[in-house]
Amino acid sequence: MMELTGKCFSVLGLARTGVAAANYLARHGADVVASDSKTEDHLPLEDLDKRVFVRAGENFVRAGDTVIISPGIKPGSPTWHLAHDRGSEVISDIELFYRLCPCPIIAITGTDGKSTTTSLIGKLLEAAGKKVFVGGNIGLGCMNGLEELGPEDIAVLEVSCFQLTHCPTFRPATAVLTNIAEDHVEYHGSTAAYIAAKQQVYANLGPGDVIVANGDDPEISRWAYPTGVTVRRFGWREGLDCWADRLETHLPGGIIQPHQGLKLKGLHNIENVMAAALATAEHFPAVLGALQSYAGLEHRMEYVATINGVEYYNDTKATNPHATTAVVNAFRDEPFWLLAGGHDKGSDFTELGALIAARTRGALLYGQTRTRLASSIPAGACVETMETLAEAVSRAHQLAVPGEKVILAPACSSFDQFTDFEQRGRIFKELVRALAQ
Ligand code: UMA
Repeated sequence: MMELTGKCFSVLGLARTGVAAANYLARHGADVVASDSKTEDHLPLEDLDKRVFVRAGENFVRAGDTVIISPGIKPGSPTWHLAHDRGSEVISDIELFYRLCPCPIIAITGTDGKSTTTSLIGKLLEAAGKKVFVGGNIGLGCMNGLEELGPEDIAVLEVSCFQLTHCPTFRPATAVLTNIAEDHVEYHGSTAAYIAAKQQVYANLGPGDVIVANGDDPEISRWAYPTGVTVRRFGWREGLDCWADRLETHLPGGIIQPHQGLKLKGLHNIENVMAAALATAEHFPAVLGALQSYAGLEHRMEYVATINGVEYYNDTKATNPHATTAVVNAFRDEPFWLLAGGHDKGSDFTELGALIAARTRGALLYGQTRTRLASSIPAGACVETMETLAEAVSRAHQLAVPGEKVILAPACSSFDQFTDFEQRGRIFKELVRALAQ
């Protein structure tokens, strides 16, 4: 394990990642300077350990330091160059966590389903009597959980492509690959760079380690894994280690699970269930009850309220067209209005546009992408554009009739009008609840 006393670190970014990392390092005797381009009054300085030396209003790296870089700092940006030019090495908090962690790590990555799968794996392991830390891209800086862990425990980390970009030696005991679709091209510069970042989750695996992979995903199916790694595949075909058809899921150990027995709704969630089941296969049958009772996370297919006979759902976590496609497919047999739009990260909406025309009652589009999204939907479909989410909610309230649903699944990031997807979800829920008054 890495020794920290007297070691020098420069932490870049003082949001969730940077604060948790800087505090941990300072508590363990390291010499830490942490900086952020934001000015002092916009930083959570009260949450920082007093031993951390802070530079606000500019990014700073001490020459020769190990740099802990926040995932929000884009490759090729001036701050990224500063880190690579001045640091002795540049690593993410996930890499730092790995170097210090006393217990096995299960790492979950992919384009969609990461958070549900991560959270479900955590619940399953708890049901099997394990002490578990669940963190990472799911919203909790991983360094917050490290001190609590001992050799018998398990760390379950959602890891993003942003974090994996700086994970040179990261070796989880189990790597879970949910699926791959186009996303974050704006950040990485190309789909190839995005895929290369995702592949880093298994690059250092070896004998004794496990990969749980989506056996139907065309991109993942092309990947070659390190020699000696155990690969378990899930999907919609008999013969895979865990497989499902429209009626039931065939879990490890020959147990058959009717889908109706699961609280998680939607076919894409069956894939998350299969991934979680394979990642925890050693703990069957102890985990089965938890698999059935798990009801999902806030912001993913979250039921909000029924107003005048219309059900409202919040899936603000659908931040790309692929995730929204999964939501549209999950509700495909039911009449619903889709609320979508937001920050333009250059995604291609062509396939989603055709699906919206075929499967929804109509689309109410808001935010920066509204015009581009609208033009991807074939003529004849009911499409309206407006500036804000609030206007879209109010228009949905006018249009939807009893028995229909209204679903927020934006297919875009939130940054044009909100601080993040979570704030967008919370505001959506407030707007919906206000309709009842
Ligand atoms: N900053 C600088 N200089 C720069 C650029 C940014 O100082 O040049 C500063 C910003 O002012 C800010 C900080 O760096 O204070 C940026 O921090 P961050 O964006 O990395 O935010 P965190 O709160 O640390 O959140 C990160 C993840 N954010 C991103 O990947 C953008 C969170 O994932 C994650 O939950 C959290 O760490 C804990 O691990 C969010 C996300 O959107 C939810 N992830 C993407 C996704 O899921 O699609 C990958």
